[in-house]
Amino acid sequence: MLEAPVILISDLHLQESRPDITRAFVDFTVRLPASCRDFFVLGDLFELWLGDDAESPLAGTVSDALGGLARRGVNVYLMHGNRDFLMGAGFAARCGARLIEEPYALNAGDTRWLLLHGDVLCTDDTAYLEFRAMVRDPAWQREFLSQPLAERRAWAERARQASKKATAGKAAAIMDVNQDAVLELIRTSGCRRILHGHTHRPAVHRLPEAGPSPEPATRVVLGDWDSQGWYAALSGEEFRLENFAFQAPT
Ligand code: LP5
Ligand code: MN
Repeated sequence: MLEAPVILISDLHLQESRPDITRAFVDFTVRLPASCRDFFVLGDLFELWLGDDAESPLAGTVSDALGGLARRGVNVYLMHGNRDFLMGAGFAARCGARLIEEPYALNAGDTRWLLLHGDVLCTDDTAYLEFRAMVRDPAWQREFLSQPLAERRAWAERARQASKKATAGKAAAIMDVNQDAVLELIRTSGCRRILHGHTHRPAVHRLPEAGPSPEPATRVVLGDWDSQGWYAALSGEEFRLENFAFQAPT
């Protein structure tokens, strides 16, 4: 793995049925270079999170791995995604991590980055944004979390089915970021570098439309972990978007 003070990942979608990804994640944390001071998970660490009270071996494995980093002196940051927005302060504390709100402004040397999960930039996906507004409402979340776990699980299953059906009928462009939303964010935040996940379209985009000065604005998109892993490494002005094959199980 690259030596860098800041490492970022997203969209691992960890789930009991994919122990290969969980292994790759644990392995990644163990191999994180000693030079890494800040480790960011920009959402969708889990395929589904039904509340901090939903105990599982997977939750234990993840909190152990992140807790191990925290004990090494790494600052661990967790951001919500559209699957694990119910991750709470209790679970973050178990991981020795800080839950952060998006957009999160990060100073890497003299360079300012704006970190997001990425879903809010998909402004053409109005049906999704309505769903998001509902489930991000604190009153809705209190009510949802007060239901028994079996009921929460059933609602999540219905929502997953509805989402699968909805996404199958949506044009691919609708589920990508809206360029005007990106340019507006650059303008209002003053950050000329944006980094996010969610779309599963890993890439480095230069944005000359945002103006040439002092450097072209840039949008870095992390990839999801499925058949390979992805991370970004930031070091001063420099950044790299990297992918790697999962280690074969030993
Ligand atoms: O997740 P993915 O990749 O399939 O698609 C996302 C957007 N969908 C979602 C929804 C999640 O998958 C659902 C699971 C979250 C569970 C969390 C805890 C439990 C909450 C329970 C809520 C009742 O994030 C999808 C985007 C796509 O990314 C690309 O960006 O398009 O958005 C949608 O599909 C939203 C739909 O267009 C509209 C809303 C469907 C959900 C309605 C749920 C109501 C319950 C069912 C009642 C019969
Ligand atoms: Mn997502």
